[in-house]
Amino acid sequence: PQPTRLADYTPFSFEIDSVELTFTLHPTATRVRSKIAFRPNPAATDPTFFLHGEGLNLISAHIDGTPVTPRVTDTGLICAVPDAPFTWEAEVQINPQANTALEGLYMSNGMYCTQCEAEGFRKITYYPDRPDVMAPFTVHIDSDLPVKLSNGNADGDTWHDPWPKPAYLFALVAGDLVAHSDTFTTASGADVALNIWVRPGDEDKCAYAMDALKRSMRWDETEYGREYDLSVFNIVAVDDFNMGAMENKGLNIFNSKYVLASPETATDRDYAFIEAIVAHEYFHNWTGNRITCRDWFQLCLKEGLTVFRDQQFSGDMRSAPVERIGNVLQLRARQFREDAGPLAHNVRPESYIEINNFYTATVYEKGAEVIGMLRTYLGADLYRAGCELYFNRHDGQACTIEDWLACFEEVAATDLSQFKRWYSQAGTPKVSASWRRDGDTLHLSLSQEVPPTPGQPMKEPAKIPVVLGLLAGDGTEILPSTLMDLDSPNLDLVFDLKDLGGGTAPDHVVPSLLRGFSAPVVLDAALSAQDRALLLAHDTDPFNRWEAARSLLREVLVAEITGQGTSPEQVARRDMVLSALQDFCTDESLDPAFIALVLTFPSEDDLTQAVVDAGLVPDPLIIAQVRDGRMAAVGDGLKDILTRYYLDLDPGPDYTPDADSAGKRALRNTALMLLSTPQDLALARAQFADATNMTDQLAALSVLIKGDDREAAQAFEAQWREDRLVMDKWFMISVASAPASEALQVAQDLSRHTLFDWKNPNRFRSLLGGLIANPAAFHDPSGAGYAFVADWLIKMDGANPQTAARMSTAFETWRRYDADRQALMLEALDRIATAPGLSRDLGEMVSRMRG
Ligand code: B3K
Ligand code: ZN
Repeated sequence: PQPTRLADYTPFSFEIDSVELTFTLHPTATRVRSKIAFRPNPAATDPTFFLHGEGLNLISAHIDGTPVTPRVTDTGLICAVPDAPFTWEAEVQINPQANTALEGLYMSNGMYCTQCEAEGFRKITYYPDRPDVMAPFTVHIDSDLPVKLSNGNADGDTWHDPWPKPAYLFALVAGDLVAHSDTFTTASGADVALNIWVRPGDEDKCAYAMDALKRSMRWDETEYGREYDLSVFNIVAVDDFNMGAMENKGLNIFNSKYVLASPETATDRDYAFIEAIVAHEYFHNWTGNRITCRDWFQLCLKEGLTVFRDQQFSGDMRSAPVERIGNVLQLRARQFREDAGPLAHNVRPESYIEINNFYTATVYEKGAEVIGMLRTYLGADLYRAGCELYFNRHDGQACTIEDWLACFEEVAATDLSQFKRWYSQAGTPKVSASWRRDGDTLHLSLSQEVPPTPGQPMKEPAKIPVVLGLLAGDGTEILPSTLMDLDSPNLDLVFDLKDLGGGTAPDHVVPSLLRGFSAPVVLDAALSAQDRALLLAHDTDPFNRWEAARSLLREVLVAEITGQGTSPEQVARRDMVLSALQDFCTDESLDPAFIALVLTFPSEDDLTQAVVDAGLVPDPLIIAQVRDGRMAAVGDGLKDILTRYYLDLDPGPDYTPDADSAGKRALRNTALMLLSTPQDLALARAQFADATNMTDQLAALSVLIKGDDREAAQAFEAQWREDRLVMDKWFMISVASAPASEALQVAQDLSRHTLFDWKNPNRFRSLLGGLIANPAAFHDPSGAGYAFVADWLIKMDGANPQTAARMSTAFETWRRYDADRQALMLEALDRIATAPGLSRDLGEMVSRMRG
């Protein structure tokens, strides 16, 4: 297949004044009639009338009422048309029941629903399926089903959306659904009906999503001045869905996992995700819908910005530092990993074969970091003014990154051309920091290097905001957070310590660099362990306190993993880290959620990368063993304080999902994990038996599965068999938490379980994702883990290419491993590459990973 390139963009030959669609729903023979008013686009250069269409059975086509016979191909149709406004009418037949790819119109448990982004509308009818063609839609739905929904405002079974939109924001739902309803009054006094539509029986699990929606609507008014713009806002929960949720205009469609919650069935993490995703999709109403993307290369224009907005929202609703640390953990785990391997790409890619493969951590999460850096450089007020200009200037348009940046250049009277490199250079920049004392002067040098990535051997210096502070040896802050602009390969800074110390230069000074993780870079700073302990104890920046603990733990673990654990120096280092953690834990003023993060060990994947960064070859089994062993040792060393947390922090039987209670449960369950060993499961058994909420039950179950307690897993299964979302957790944890030596067998057994409905993306991701999340099992030296995943990817690819392609990133790290594992991973990739009928989606992923 030929790649699509950013450089080849041309506007569509026609503009659309209106679209009218009539659906006659039938499981295997749905009829779609379209009536579209086209008008030549004066800005177009090529007059060809090409409409996208895939897998459609064309029944009839008319232009201005006269039958026409277009030339139909696999990807669309071409027709001779007048060089003047005209009306196109077509009727097609499609088969929603046979649609296992879950793109276009499909069925899920008897309900009709759609997913059009990025290019699914072409599976519904012939249309210029590209985001820069925007039009108002009117939709009629003919079906016996009781609930029929589409975009916009309703008049009986007809929906009218007055806001011009691209086809990817079209949605239709029909089914036997019930609503959890509420209302919202906008800042300017307009009433909006709010509905969350679910299957009967689930209506009591919608309250939290509704609450999150109302808070999102208010927040967007106060923080961005954005109001909702229709008289109804509908959310629908669907069990079969390829991703988290979709921001269709006025009709958001959600994976039921990100809507439904009750204390018994959802964890605190689930609640936090529901809040963030409801907000994210709602915020798209302005950043994505009212202003959309000119082409799919501009995806980060809506996604990076909307992720940034949902992160700001969660930070305001919960603890901002805890949210920031969580976001950085995700960024490092997913985006840094992507950026360091064969799939590295720009925040704004320049070519793709299948656009669905570019809904990545780089476009989303790094895209959000880029917005955050822009705000750091400009400050809150100019950032807000630039957004205001963007909304006013571009409302109703399909835009580019250039349009976005121009607004900030204008309000701030600044030149962002170097900043723009964040969009066009892949790879995680490495920032090195060193310093030296010269009497009362501190010389601090920063330097940067952007590593080569596939297709980009040479890079220009990035513009990197480095927020830094200075602490004296007694822990007092002598320089508060200050923004430094690292915009060249090197930056030398000079500080007068006497001045900063109020007349006396402190004996010892410790820099606190990259506060709040002010840029998505890898920081290499020559901080001694003592200095990091000082930051952990005293830094005013919570992010860097956490970062200090994390890097101390990582260092201890890497030493042990690489066989240096028994040297006297390392033994002393471990004692020192333990006592630093001990001291930290005695600070009564700290937020439990924050302590939980400090006490959480780096993941096996994080440690694998750390071993690679140290120039060594990782052994997944050793990494898992060392990590478990060290967790038990830290648990033992901190036994008193952990036991006290465990006993004191029980938030009681009345579950509430707020951040404070969730933080207490998080710390309590972190304590449980550190205090438990396979030899001592008593605490976990008691918690499992007594738990009244899913957070505590699942945390206990994870410990028990790790301790190879099969009875607990069976009891859980018996209790929750009827609940799909809870069973997804069970499939996942049964494999992810299983001892490495058992996990593969467990996965194989579970793939034959009667409840392993593999075509359901959530269930598939639970089982496969569970194995991938257990690196010691996935990377079993026999290659059986790779083969298992490859077999399932090939099978899934036949039904649902998007879901298969996403999961295939399990192999993106093959270059990290030893020659034997590399060969086995490549063998698995080659087997996928040569599978008969391989999709464009999975084919592109495999060929990029293969390099
Ligand atoms: N915009 C959708 C993602 C669509 C993915 C298509 N493969 C959800 C979101 O980012 O809000
Ligand atoms: Zn989004």
